[in-house]
Amino acid sequence: MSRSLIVVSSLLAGAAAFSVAASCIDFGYRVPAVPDAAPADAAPDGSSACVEGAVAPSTSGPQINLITLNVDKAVVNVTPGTVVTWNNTDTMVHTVTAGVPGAPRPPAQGGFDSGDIPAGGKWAWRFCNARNAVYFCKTHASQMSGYRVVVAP
Ligand SMILES: [Cu+2]
Repeated sequence: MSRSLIVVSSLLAGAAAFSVAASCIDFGYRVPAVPDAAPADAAPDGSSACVEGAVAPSTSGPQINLITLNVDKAVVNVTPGTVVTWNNTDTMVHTVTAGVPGAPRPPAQGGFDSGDIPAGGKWAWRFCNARNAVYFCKTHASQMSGYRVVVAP
């Protein structure tokens, strides 16, 4: 009786070990060669009148086009207060999500996430805090990552 229990529990332990190992398989996410560099993304500090966050799309600030599995400007340099607008000119849904695949940057750490931007849709964000804001697309994480908005005075 106790021997068969040991056999069963050994089998269960083996299955558990296998499933843990399977969950650690590297699916090949491309880690950008230039990750968040100093100064790191920072939470809004409330020290200026600029309010960082999602705003109505603008035609006056920098425009970044979401194209087939890419963006047309991988790095955009802006000054604090600038509204950056992403235009999805593609036929696929894309997102503009702060951080890197597998590690999106949360809002409390200066992160942002457009959610799904449909084909023909637009999304805009006002950048206030100086930083190197790395972002990726959640729906095409293995192809679309390592893009940056560099915010500096
Ligand atoms: Cu995408």
